[in-house]
Amino acid sequence: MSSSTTAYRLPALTRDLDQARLDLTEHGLCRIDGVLAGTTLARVRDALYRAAEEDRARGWNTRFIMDNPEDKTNQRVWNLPSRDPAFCDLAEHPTALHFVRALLGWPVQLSNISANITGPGGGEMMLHADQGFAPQPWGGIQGVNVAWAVDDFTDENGATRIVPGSHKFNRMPGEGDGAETVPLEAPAGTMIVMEGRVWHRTGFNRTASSHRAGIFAFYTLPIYMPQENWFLSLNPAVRHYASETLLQLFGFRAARFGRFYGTSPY
Ligand SMILES: O=C(O)CCC(=O)C(=O)O
Ligand SMILES: [Fe+2]
Repeated sequence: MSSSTTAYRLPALTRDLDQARLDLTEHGLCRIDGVLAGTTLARVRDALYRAAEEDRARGWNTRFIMDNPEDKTNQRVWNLPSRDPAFCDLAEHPTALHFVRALLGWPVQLSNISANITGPGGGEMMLHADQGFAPQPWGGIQGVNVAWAVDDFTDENGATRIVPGSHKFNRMPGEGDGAETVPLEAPAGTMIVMEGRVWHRTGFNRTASSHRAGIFAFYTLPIYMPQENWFLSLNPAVRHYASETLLQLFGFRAARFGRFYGTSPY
């Protein structure tokens, strides 16, 4: 590592939402610890590993376009809101939406909420920024990723790695960019908010037998198509019982785009 990267310090874990908001401006990210704990964290973790196992058993574990094509260890678990209501609670978690609203305004579109589980001996992803769909140079923040550490995120087990200061570059990384990255270490239950311009990738899992599960909820301005086509993939029961907030996040309550004969479809 060069001395400049060695000198970089991640924003501290905090429970102070005002401090976290300052961290987002300075670092493009913040880390709120202890947002999930106890039985809530255990419930999310059990539901996630159960869904992952089921997907593997049924061959439903399709990969992500940004996954490293050579890596065979990483598992994505898609369409989480249809797998367990606990994931809907994460999608509309008030602390997550506090920051999403601060950075994007309201309403926003939930683009995707999926999990990424790294396994021993791999998991590394291609370096990217999440708002790569937007024309460059970027004039501002188009999306916000809320990452939930379901397991501890450590350097060793493949914690998400970021390029410090990259949220100020306003473009996607190119060839040769991002050789120096810093692991976003965080205890299980931490909520990491990362704005859409930060260059990052999944780390390499160097452990012998540990998995690292993270849930990534990505929200965008409501002018972009969602990554997940909720109208097709969402279990209808989720829509039927959805809160007003969830209806907005999934795009069923349409303010401007996605309307039906001029009215909101739901
Ligand atoms: O798995 C990770 O650590 C990062 C995942 C990610 O970058 C994404 O879902 O956009
Ligand atoms: Fe990403």
